[in-house]
Amino acid sequence: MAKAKTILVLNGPNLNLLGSREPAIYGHETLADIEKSCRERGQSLGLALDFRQSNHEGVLIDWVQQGRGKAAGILINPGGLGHSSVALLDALLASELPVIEVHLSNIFRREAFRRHSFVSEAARGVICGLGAQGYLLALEALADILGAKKDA
Ligand code: CA2
Repeated sequence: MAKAKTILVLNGPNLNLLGSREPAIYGHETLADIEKSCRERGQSLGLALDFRQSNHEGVLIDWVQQGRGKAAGILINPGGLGHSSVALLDALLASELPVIEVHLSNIFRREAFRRHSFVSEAARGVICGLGAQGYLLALEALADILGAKKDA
């Protein structure tokens, strides 16, 4: 049987706080809950997941660089770094991997500074405002892009 393709799922700063504060914006699910649903969906899509979170820009950039050659695609919720980090954008562009950007909240219904994301320039698609479901939809999109085997 062919080895499952791996999706690098990256979560940026403060996403480790999910479920503990600001549920009106980010929902009640913790990052561990999101990881569990992603693993279940990944399994039915024939995708392996490397699921990570860091509060540090450089660590996220290192992971993107290491993903080249190992991962088949990247799902990233860059958190606040989406709005500020050219360096993360450069790393994603250099990876030459298909990237889907996800935000839990609808960044277009919030403060004006959240409406621009540097990361979007490296993304095949951007999903926002659908909460944790956005991660699952992004995995579906990556499975389609990669032609991965689906259960159903
Ligand atoms: O909606 C998203 O997923 C965001 O990427 C979340 C970022 C925010 O800066 C982006 O504009 C949109 C913030 C993550 C912070 O998460 C928290 C969770 C609970 C309590 C406090 C922060």
